[in-house]
Amino acid sequence: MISEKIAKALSEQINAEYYSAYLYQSMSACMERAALKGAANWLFIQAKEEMAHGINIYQYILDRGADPALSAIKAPPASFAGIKEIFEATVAHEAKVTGLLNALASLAMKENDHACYQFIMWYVNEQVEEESQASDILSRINMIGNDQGLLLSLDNELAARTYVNPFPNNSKLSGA
Ligand code: OFO
Repeated sequence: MISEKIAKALSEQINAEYYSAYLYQSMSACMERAALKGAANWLFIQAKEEMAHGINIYQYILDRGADPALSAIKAPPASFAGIKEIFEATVAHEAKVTGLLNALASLAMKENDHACYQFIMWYVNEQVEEESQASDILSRINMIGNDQGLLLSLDNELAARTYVNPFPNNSKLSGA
């Protein structure tokens, strides 16, 4: 059984993960409209991963004998100025989520819940990769500037991303 404090904090993290999914879906739609199908693909897969992150926490709360408290998900921005602004916002958003997860890990340690700490550390480590991938893409965009040819070649690379279920052992996510 997890403490009430931890159950509440984990439920808040579900909300943050689902909001991330909303945010990336909105960004993906914006890239579809701009005919940058590769960027749209990359962001949509990111959204799917964020949904999986949230569902995995949902399952964890249940596995630990508590109830996930699902709350309203804030609407994401409906439009973005362009690919540069989207990846700037992505880098900033991922840094914010890393802060939330670090706070959760600290809470788990404070509550002496080592199992929860281990659980959250998967997410903390995942953030290192997520921040780095988004920063790399942003650096490429900044180098490309106004060169449409180079932008299309980046877009082709982003089109190659495929979805991999991050939690193959979670029965709620198998086949997802
Ligand atoms: Fe859930 O991984 Fe990024 O935010």
